[in-house]
Amino acid sequence: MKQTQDKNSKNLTGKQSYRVFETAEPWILYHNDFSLCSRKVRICLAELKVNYKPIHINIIETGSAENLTKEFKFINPNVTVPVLLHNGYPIYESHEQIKYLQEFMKNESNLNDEISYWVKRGSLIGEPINDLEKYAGNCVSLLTPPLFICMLKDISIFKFFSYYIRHPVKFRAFNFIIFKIFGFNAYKDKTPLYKITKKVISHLNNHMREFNSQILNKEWISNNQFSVADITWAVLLHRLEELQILEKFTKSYPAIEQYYIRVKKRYSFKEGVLAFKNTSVDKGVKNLQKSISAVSYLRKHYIDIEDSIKN
Ligand SMILES: N[C@@H](CCC(=O)N[C@@H](CS)C(=O)NCC(=O)O)C(=O)O
Repeated sequence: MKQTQDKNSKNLTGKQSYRVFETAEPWILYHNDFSLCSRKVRICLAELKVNYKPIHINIIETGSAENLTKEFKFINPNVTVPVLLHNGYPIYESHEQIKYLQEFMKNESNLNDEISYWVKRGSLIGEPINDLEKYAGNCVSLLTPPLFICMLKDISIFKFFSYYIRHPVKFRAFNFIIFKIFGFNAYKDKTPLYKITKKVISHLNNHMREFNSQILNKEWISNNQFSVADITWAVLLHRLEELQILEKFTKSYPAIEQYYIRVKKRYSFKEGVLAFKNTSVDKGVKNLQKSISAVSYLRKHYIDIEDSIKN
């Protein structure tokens, strides 16, 4: 074992100079079915027709925190998925993995400023609460808690205490405990989450309006060629669909509706997203659908979302 890296995990990004283990597999992806970053990398691998061995790692949202085991901490001390291994060498951070794959497969020729702009605009950058006007990814991340709440519903509260103790990023673990304890009560009138969502929707609406103009009369975001910008937006739209919010936007933005129909037909989206069905995710999405009609203040919250999009 040649793992001599600085175990101060904070700066683990890009390809490392050590192997995590000897392997004959050229490409291994540690991923999670639900994780947006994993979905992006899986689409990229499918686009580039890279054969890889997927290893699924559960995170708390999908039922248990396999990412906090000793074995996985050895693969990634930062405990996040995805992690891509090339001949056993780890590459950390999804954008670095995509960049590495594109360079390796000599697929960077179509990169241009327009693609970079839309990749950045669709990404989650820094703390989600900041720069909502700049990044649609930050907005979508702040809209995800109702789905988290549904997915965490059947997990025993005791698992969360051990999750908190073992998680290196306490703030992250604490958020999940809050969602578990408060459930949809976090969305009652005038709660902080309720207020944040109003702000988020107004920013996301601007992103979606401009995205709609960008793809008007076009097949894909730039030069009518499917690119990493399309990967970024495809997973965002898919997450909005899981959150039961996409439809509220597509009513106002028909180019997005048409674009998303094309995305769903794209082989890489089928292989990288739709093929990775997960019972916890499906259950969570169904549960959310039911809860929106059954829980009055959640229903009101969704009606408010729809109203702010229309205005
Ligand atoms: N910046 C990282 C973010 C990775 C990340 O936050 N992954 C989430 C899933 S989307 C995760 O592993 N969460 C597990 C946890 O924090 O316990 C990347 O782009 O790869």
